[in-house]
Amino acid sequence: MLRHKMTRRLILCAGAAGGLALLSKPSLAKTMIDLPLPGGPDERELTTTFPEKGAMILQRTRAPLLETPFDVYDKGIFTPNDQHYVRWHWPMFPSSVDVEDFTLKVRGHVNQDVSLSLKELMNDFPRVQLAAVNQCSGNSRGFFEPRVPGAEWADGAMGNALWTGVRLKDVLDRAGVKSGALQVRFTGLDQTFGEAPRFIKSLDVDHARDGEVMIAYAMNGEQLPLLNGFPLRLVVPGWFSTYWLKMLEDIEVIDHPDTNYWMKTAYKIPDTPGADMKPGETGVPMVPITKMVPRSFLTNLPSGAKVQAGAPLAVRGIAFGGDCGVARVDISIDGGKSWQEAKLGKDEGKYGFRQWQAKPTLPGPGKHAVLVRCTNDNGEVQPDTPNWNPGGYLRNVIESIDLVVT
Ligand SMILES: Nc1nc2c(c(=O)[nH]1)N[C@H]1C(S)=C(S)[C@@H](COP(=O)(O)O)O[C@H]1N2
Ligand SMILES: [Mo]
Repeated sequence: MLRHKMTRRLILCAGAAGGLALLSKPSLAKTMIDLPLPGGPDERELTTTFPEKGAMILQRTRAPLLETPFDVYDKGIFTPNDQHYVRWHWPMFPSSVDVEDFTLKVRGHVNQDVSLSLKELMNDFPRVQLAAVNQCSGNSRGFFEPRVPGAEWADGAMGNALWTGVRLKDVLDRAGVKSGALQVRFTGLDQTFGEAPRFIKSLDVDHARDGEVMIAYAMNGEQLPLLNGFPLRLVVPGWFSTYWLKMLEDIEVIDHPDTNYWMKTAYKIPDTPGADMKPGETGVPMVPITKMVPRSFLTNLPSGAKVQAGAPLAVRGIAFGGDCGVARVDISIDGGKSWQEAKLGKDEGKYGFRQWQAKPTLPGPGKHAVLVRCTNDNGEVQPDTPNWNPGGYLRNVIESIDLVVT
């Protein structure tokens, strides 16, 4: 159940520059986990020391990059808040937010500036709810070959939640967007040092007013964990998480294109099918990353698992359509020559995870691969071969799990 009254945060030691280093408490014994990245296993620490977070794969302490352990996705289609991944660009974000003082500002190319307390935001606007996958643009970057710099995520920089909040459109209407408005620009409570550009993102005004983009104050019926953007975050269904601005504090309507670093320079992908190019290729036109594409994963067996010959094998997993629903999931046990349709679980909304299951009988003893492929409602299908680009963005391929039949 959603608690209407938000609690004031007082998490460990607050403070400016150094404070966030202390968000992570020292642990006594370290548990390690191997990520199956190309070039051999890559060892990471499994940490339980971050506030409001359970066991997470530690990619970086400061600013935090915490990956969801993959077995979590087998437990259900809603990722528990305490194991939803975490990604911050800069370490300077508050370690507590006073919910009585906090206000969300709407300003710029509007009829009147608006400042909303959390109470006003929660009580004065219609409440909306939506299941949606929050996926980092660089999810699965660690699988790129040749490897590229950036957070070396395996597949755990994604999570599905039931988001509760208000429509961005309704909040913009309160301020009254003036004609000539082009974009809406979002800034959070996180700060930077000196010249380092604050993390700021924008959406085109029509997208911002589509009635789906949401200012969320709850996730799976609970207030947002601080590390996932307490007290407010943007939810941009179907688009990569780089636009899902956390600790949202300032909304500025602008009448010109946003040329800040995070819009103009960062988060660019090749303007090619599947955002694919060859390593070293030059002259490839680049465009901002936007919508997600279909993906699917087998979750109940790890690669290398031993299974019995001659018996139907229960396999299951999750899929998502990207910026639309899952039309179908198919599996193949003959390297992609033939495909069998998997059974889909309950539809909790087109932007969320969908469970799938199948019962193939694997041929005789030896190593066999199970391939899983998602087709979305727009007819987009996952590719046979993985894409590559220097930013390590939008990784996609038909996933393949090796099983050993005995
Ligand atoms: N304020 C703020 N919002 C942000 C970011 C950030 O650094 N600061 N990072 C973005 C990126 S790149 C990602 S992948 C998601 C991660 O969301 P999560 O930590 O809730 O999983 O937050 C997005 N929103
Ligand atoms: Mo990201």
